[in-house]
Amino acid sequence: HDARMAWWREARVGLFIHWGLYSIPGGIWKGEEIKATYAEHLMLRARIPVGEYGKLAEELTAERFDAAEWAALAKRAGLKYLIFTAKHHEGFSMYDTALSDYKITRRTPFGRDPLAELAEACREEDVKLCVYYSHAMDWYHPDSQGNTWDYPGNIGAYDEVEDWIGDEDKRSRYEHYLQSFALPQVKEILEKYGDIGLMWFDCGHKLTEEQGAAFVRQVREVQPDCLVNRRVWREPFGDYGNTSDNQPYVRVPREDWESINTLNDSWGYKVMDTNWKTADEVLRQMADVLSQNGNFVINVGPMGNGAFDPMSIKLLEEIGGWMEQNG
Ligand code: FUL
Repeated sequence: HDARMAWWREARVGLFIHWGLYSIPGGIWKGEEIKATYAEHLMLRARIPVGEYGKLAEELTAERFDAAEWAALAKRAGLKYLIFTAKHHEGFSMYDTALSDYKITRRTPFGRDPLAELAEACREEDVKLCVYYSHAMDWYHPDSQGNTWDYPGNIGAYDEVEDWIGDEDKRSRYEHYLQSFALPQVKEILEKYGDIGLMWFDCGHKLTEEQGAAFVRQVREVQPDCLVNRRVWREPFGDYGNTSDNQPYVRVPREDWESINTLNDSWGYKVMDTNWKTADEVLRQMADVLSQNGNFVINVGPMGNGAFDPMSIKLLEEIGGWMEQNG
């Protein structure tokens, strides 16, 4: 465990990047702002059918996407690892998967594989490539969790309490999603893109312990040095602990832990979210976390066109400037 943790303990700070189909509408659906803090939850909050939501892919031209620029910006900001959303809850694969056609390389005019390009760019900049993968929830897959408007028999999202384990239909279909899709995608990512620093899983709390353990095993089997975060299941799973979202002043009582923070309120790009922190605020939060042995991760949500919004760039550069001066 200590050997595996070494790079991460040394890295201390990272960059989270939330980029997916949700980045195109940026929290606005049919002319109205969705009533949700997180723009990447658009599909769930507006209960958009998969057929309709999937059409967003046709708008993903991403003419300003430049992996080298993303990695260079992480570097300039002093951030040592970069976590990219290979598949968020919306279920759209932002990499060239062999397991589904619902993917960036097939459904979008952009047609390229950002994960492959990022792997290369991160190597160049000596930034550690890490992957966010929504294993528990997938609002596109008919047997997963969260989408109960297209698939009324599915397990609900987040904390909707229900006994899905006692429901044989839900249980077996969910198990099928995990075994035939989520676990193979994890395997594929780890086999295809070189060394991955960590697999950042999310919202695993509704899984059974055995299902959570299966993801840890799958990672270990392909890349024994790759870290797994706690959200793969519950405490005390994973190589390190996670805070809740945007909780910079809450400490996790574990030796290794990580605090994740957006620069505004949403993780995915959100047009109406102008609640930006100042660089000074972010740096204070960072200092607070680092001084208690936590790692600090800053999030940006690039726009649908692939560029970071100007405010995120400005903040990252201010943060990087301070880090350079103060070590
Ligand atoms: C949460 C997710 O539901 C959010 O969309 C975001 O990815 C955040 C980092 O984790 O739980």
